[in-house]
Amino acid sequence: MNAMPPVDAKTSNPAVLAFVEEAKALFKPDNVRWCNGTKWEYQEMLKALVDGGTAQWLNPAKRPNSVIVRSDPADVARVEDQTFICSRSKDDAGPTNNWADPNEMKATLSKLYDGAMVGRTMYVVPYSMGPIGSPIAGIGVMVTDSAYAVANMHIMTRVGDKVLAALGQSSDFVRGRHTVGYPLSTPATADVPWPCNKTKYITHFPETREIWSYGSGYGGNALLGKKCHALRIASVKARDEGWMAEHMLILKLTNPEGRSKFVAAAFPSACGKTNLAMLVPTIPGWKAETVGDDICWMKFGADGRLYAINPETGFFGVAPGTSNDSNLNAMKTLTANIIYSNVALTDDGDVYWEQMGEQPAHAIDWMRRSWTPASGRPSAHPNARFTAPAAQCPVIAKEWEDPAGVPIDAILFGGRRASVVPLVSEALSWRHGTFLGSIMASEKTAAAAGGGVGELRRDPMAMLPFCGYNMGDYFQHWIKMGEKGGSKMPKVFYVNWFRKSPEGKFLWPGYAENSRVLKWIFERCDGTAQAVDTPIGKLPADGALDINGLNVAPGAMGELLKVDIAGWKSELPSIREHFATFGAKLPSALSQELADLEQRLG
Ligand code: GTP
Ligand code: SPV
Ligand code: MN
Repeated sequence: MNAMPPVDAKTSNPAVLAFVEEAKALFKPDNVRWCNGTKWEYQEMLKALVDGGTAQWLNPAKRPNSVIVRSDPADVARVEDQTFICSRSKDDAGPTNNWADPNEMKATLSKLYDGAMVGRTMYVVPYSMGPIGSPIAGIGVMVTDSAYAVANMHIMTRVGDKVLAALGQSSDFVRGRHTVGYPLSTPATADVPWPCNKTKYITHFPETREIWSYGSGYGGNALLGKKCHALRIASVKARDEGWMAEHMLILKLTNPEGRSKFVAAAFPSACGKTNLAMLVPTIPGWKAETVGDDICWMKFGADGRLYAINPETGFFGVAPGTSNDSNLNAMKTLTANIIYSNVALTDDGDVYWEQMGEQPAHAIDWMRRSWTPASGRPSAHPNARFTAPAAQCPVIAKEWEDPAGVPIDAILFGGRRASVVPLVSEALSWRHGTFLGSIMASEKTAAAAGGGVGELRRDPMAMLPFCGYNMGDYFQHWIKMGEKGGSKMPKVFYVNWFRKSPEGKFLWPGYAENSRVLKWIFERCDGTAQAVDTPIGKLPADGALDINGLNVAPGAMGELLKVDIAGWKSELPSIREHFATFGAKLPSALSQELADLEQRLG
């Protein structure tokens, strides 16, 4: 297509222009606006959201330049049931993804997309995941009719002209189409505070690196740079090109001698990544700093080690549970320039959510209803979120935007497990670590719509909702990466902060105290801390875990570090069943690991 560059387009890239022209013809917006990524543009988006009733300014004396947004109660989280991987072959989507034929899905969506932006502006958002010019980074161009999505993309990614300049004439970018699916048809339909559609589709075309999203304006459904691009599409690209795109935080840990190591950790949604990424160690002399809190892209460096970048520039973090006690650095990050979604509004124009601190006597809840502590319901939605610039985090590591990335020393897996899985164990090898990741299970959280919170499900590498291809092939990719990296691969650990007593109380204090586990991990990487071999991996030897000054219930440490042979044996059938779902795609290395585990358990 030989489209004339629109007047305000800052590119002559024919692939970008053709993409935008096609989108324009399909969506039929009243206007097209190319986003330049400036702070003025960000302020304009906020103003548009406030003027349109989507957002409200918070009290500037309490939270300067910050807004509260309340979504439609039917649009509050990722919709996993409506998320599709549309590879040409169903087998490439695998047993853990919803699949649809790409042509059929595009036909379905083209009908829904036809005229979906009538009466609205189509924003064109060029964005980079990762520092512009980094060999690990990737570029996307997203069109959307949501000013909320644009404002969030400003915080979460690098947006604007500089991205188009970096892209040049290349056609190597992810094409993202997003609409809330609420056209303002003529005669003018009144807009609503949170336009969306009952029908929702979050679809991915991995072979052509496209994302087509319809009907939702919230979180990972609408901020296409995040889960859709940086995980589902990027995981496919990573497999094709020999790198890794993972649902992991990145943390810099410095010991009292001033030596640093970098740790990446994969925990499922709402299972503690943001908290661990910002923790304040309780053990004297240790320091933790944040590189990223959700997504990690890793490539081999010239020295054969894995180097990681945080592809994002912001935190889209879970608000409930965040407090000065649980995550002081997050609270300090949240003082200004924040978008708060689905939290409560206090009478003095500040925000509130469960466990934030002192309860207000009265507030307006996330559904804009009057709320008091006696209401008997939470004031914030359990998946209420803050969107915060990473640069505002008081412990952001100086390396966080290093285009070369940071060398990863250890990879942690973990989930919510009330029993069986101990506080920490070290994998016997990369292959055993891959096995531990592949059998990870966790209790479901409110980060995904559709209920079932608390139900245990297998969530391999915390990627169940985010792997853009056959999970069996993904396991094989992990094995292959290990073969390539050999002894230079990070050590793998399995942690569990969520073990409970028979009375249902957490046995481990968690949060800042997780630094004790990190210390053991650091010293295992150095080869100084002691471990004992057990059938499930290496556990801290007696006294190797620093619990100096720690206040835990008597007997709790024994329970937390117990090797529950009977519990693991009773898990074997469900692991076998889980593995069976991958059929011939299950790497033989993993069936071998399962056989080895069975044998070690006796
Ligand atoms: P996503 O952004 O959805 O990917 O989530 P996340 O993994 O970043 O989760 P986050 O750190 O926001 O934690 C979510 C929930 O886990 C909150 O309710 C926390 O209170 C709780 N949590 C985090 N760390 C710990 C811990 O060490 N112990 C316990 N018991 N709860 C924790
Ligand atoms: C998650 O659910 O893992 C998130 C939030 O990080 S969202 O961006 O909505 O996916
Ligand atoms: Mn996440």
